[in-house]
Formats: sequence, C-alpha cells, structure tokens
Amino acid sequence: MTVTPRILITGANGQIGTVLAAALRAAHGPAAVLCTDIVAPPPDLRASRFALLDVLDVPRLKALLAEHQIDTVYHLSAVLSARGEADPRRTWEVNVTGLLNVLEAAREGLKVFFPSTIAVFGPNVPPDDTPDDAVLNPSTVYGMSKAAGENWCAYYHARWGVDVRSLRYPGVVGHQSLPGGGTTDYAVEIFHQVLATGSYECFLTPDQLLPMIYMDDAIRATLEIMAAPADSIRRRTSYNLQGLSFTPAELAAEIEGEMQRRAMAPPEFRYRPDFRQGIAASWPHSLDDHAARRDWGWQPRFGLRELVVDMFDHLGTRVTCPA
Ligand code: AKB
Repeated sequence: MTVTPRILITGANGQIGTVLAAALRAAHGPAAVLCTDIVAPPPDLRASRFALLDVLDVPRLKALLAEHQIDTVYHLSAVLSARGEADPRRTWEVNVTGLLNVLEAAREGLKVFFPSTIAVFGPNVPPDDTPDDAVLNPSTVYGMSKAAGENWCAYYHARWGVDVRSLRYPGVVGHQSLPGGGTTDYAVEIFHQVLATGSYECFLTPDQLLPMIYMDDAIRATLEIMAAPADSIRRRTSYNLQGLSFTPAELAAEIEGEMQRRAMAPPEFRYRPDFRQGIAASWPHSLDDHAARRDWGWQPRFGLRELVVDMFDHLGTRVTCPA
C-alpha cells in the first residue's frame, strides 16, 4: 500500500516551486501539498493550499509542520546568485540559517529535499564535465551558502540520520514560470522578450557556455531522487545534474530558426554583458552527472532543439514580458 506523503514546500511561489507544487499535486492529490512562501501567491495560484512562512521564523515553521502533520519538506526558498550579491549577509541568513531551521526540524523524522546549484563551483575546477567532487571555491555568496548547505545536509544525515537529498541544478528553463535574481535567467527571458518585442538584449556574452536543464527534466529529476530507495542515495551532499549546455548565441540561433519555421518575423539579438557575466564565467560549462545516473537512474530527455520547440509550443505568441 502506498502512503500519501504530507508535503510542505518553502519558496513555493518561485520559478521551480510553482511547477514542482503542481507536479506534486498531480502525483499525490491537492490535499497532500501545502505551499508556503514569504509573500502571498499570485492570483492564478491562489486556489492551492497556501500559508505564509518566513523560513527564519522557527516557531511558525514548527507550528505549520505540526498542524499539517508534514512528513516531507521541499526547501526551495533561497536568494539566487545575482540578487544575492546585493545583500550578502541577508543571502547567507536566508540560505543557510533557513536550511538549518528546516534540518533541525527534520531531526523529528522529516524527509527533506534541498536544491543546490552549479554555483557551488568556482573558476578553479575543470570546466567541462566538472566532477561531483571537484573542489568547491564559489565566487558568489549564493554559491558559498549552497556549498555550506550541502555540507550541513551531509552532516545532519551522518549525525542524526536525516533523509535529506539534494541536486545541483543547472540553469532551469521553462515556459510555466519566470525566474528571478539568477544569472541563468537570460535563457527564459529571451523567449518572453522576443515574443513581446521581437528583440532581446542579453546580459551575458554570446559565447558563455553554461549547463542548463529543461523544467520538465528538472522536475522529473526532483521527483525521481525523492522516490529512490534511501540506500541508493550514496551522496548526501548533492548530486551533479546535467541536462544540456549551450551559449546565448546557440540559443538565439535555435530560436531564430524556430521562428523562421513558424513564419514569424526574424528576431534581433544584442549583447551587453553586465556584472552577471563575471558570475557566469566562474561556473562550469557542463557537469559530470554519472553518479546520479548510476545511483537513481537519471537520464535527461530535452536537448536544445526539443527545449526551443516546446517553449514555443507553450508560449505561442503570448505577450508576457518579465519586469
Ligand atoms: C542562478 O542563476 O543563480 C540559478 C542557479 C544556476 O542556481 N539559476
């Protein structure tokens, strides 16, 4: 008999949270999922079960866990790489203390998912097929906080047996939601801007190769690692997760080709790198994710062509220009 989990998601209004929440509701039923965030959800998401939660508010966190008899937490709330640089101490507090609050509560028997990131790596690792155990010398406070978080996860697992599982997400691209505050955000913005205005000015250089993943693959990976038997999870820091890698110029070319196939007016692309280029340049080009493939069967499905076609299939000519 399968037991329905009782799930709490922190940071549920974010790019991944909104899509993960829908996937978890589809898998386990709407009653199984409690979404939380520091601000109220946008109107189109108000139908789902929701509670306000600041992850730094321990009494509130504990009360929600108890009141809803939660057994699984997807701890998504975090300040990302670009936004994190504006207030490093606040980023550390939200990302590290917030995680510690969840891990401490998890000693009572909760299962936890913790999203890590390619930002844990700095410029001194092999950039291609970066191994899981490459040295972690991150260049941003976001990367520092996630590297520390990975070690806290392994520590809580080793010391108190907390079943915490983690993935190092690359940049996530999806049609369902908009990113906010990241360095890889350009790869989603480009679609919305091109559909809204016919042009896009990218804040990275055209040749900046980065690891990315399509949202559908990222969500499937998250569900798969959480469903895997506990003894198959051999890394309790975090697993590298590779979907595909591309540069802004390669994405732009694929978008242009797809627009031509759809008889749309040719788009215009410009490049004006800002401080985010320095962050991107410190990250790997691609990750070696053989441990994820070996331990719980990870297999990406979306390449660049499939990603671009699916984005256009879903966004069509909708005009939703991000702020
Ligand atoms: C960011 O750009 O900060 C995130 C990430 C790669 O973790 N998308």
